[in-house]
Amino acid sequence: MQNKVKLLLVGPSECGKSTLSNFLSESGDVGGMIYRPTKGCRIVEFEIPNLTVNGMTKKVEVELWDVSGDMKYESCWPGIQRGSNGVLFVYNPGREDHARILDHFYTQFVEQQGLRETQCIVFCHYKPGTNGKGAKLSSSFNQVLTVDSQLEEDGVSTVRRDFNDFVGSVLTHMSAVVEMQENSILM
Ligand SMILES: Nc1nc2c(ncn2[C@@H]2O[C@H](COP(=O)(O)OP(=O)(O)OP(=O)(O)O)[C@@H](O)[C@H]2O)c(=O)[nH]1
Ligand SMILES: [Mg+2]
Repeated sequence: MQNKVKLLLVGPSECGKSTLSNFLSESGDVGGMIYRPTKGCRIVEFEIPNLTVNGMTKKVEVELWDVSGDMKYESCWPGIQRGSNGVLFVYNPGREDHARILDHFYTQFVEQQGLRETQCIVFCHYKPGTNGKGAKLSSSFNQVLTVDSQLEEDGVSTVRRDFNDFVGSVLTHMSAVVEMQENSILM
């Protein structure tokens, strides 16, 4: 089984993607930062030291591509998404307009690349002060796992666990694809 994944982190501007990637890679504080929009894309690399996948525990190398939510970088997306194994969507549940924006990302990053729903996850990210469940996601996301993410208080451990579980299911999918390809060569 492979031990390296390339994942994309996409969603509207200012919804918290860079904050989440800093948290997951343990590179920087989460709270109280001034907003610095990501320019184009930022690649964050880190390891999950002990991930158990299909009964086997191993070290996994993660390449997390933290993509700007600004559509002015759309022309860079084809290059960014090449060879990706999964997509993490992030949105702010307090923003009605975010459902429509996520649909655009879904079309570009999932449908056009031929990824499966199991290679996707949605983080409904509650920044401090976020109220309500404003955005109801479209039916494109019906089969996609959606989890709440809260980096303050007691949500922290859940976010890391959900992320690690997601990486595990992406790796499982990848090894199933490799197995299918090997079988078809043998036939
Ligand atoms: N305290 C706290 N601040 C957060 C959290 N999530 C986001 N923020 C703040 O919200 C602002 C925007 O967050 P970013 O992570 O930069 O947003 P982004 O999605 O990367 O935005 P773009 O790069 O422009 O697409 C920053 O000032 C963050 O510090 C959180 O969980 N806790
Ligand atoms: Mg950012």
